[in-house]
Amino acid sequence: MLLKVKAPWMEPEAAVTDPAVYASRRRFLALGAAATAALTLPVGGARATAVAEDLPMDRRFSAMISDSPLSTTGEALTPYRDVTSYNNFYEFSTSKDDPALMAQGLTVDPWTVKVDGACGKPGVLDMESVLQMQLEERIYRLRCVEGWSMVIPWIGISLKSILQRFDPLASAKFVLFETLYDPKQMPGQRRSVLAWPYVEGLRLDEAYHPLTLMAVGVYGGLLPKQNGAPLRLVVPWKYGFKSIKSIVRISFVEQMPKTSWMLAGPSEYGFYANVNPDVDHPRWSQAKERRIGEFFRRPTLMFNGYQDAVADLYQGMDLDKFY
Ligand SMILES: Nc1nc2c(c(=O)[nH]1)N[C@H]1C(S)=C(S)[C@@H](COP(=O)(O)O)O[C@H]1N2
Ligand SMILES: [Mo]
Repeated sequence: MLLKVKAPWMEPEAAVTDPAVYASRRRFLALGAAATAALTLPVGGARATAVAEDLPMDRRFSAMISDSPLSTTGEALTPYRDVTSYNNFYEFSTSKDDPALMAQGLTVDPWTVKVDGACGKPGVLDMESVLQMQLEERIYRLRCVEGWSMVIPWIGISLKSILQRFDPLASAKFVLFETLYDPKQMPGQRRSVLAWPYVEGLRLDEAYHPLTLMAVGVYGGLLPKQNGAPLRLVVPWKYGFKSIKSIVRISFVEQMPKTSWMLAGPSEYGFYANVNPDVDHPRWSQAKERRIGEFFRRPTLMFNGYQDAVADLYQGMDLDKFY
């Protein structure tokens, strides 16, 4: 079923209504939506969407979100607190706990995403139309190249369904993504830690893979700014740095783009960056990882455990080689 979801920060009254009054109005709307959904969903089709209990009502989606068979199940979710307070977001800081505070100054509404390059219908992706698509909850493992991991219930939409709106040409072989560049709002950009803006990319068939998600939320609510609001990529079989945050540009290109991390460390970060326990980073092993919240390290899985779904994409590539 198609659900209309409206982000609270897009509603003008959010700015003028007293926050407490606004929150209670949202709560009322949320109950209404849940009741309607309960009446119309097929038996067995509904699953309680993970919602962080400490998430304010005005940050929650007000409707049920469809469940996806692509979700990882049977693994404990990383607590909302950890997902939103242990972050990598170098536009703000290179420390893990700074982004949760520093990113709060970022304006995410209005937000414009420019789509250009080798496509028949270049233009602008407007956030409201994304939020009105049939969003799904996807529970994915996230594995950072630094050796830690989380299990995160994202909310989003397949990247493919977004890209297709812009009619990619046959000549488009890769997709490039860019994060906002605005040193006034993103103080980390005043230092040349990376080549700003943060740029990432995917081969088009990777971008079209059903696991590849454009996320607008986590834990039943809108994306917190430190997690890349209002729109961030999630590519669960690749190291976390491919999952670029706060995207303002998507470009269809013919050549493999040079990403910020490739420019920063050509011998350390490749374009593909598929999770692979057998290929070590030059400065540390990738064989194991620490799941945030756990004490003992656990073995890292090939393609972060998504091997059955994605191995076909890399047929003919020597996976023992660093890419
Ligand atoms: N624009 C931007 N995107 C980014 C990063 C960043 O510094 N800037 N860090 C990446 C890295 S290294 C990781 S591990 C993930 C972390 O996502 P999370 O903070 O939502 O867990 O975001 C990725 N996306
Ligand atoms: Mo990372």
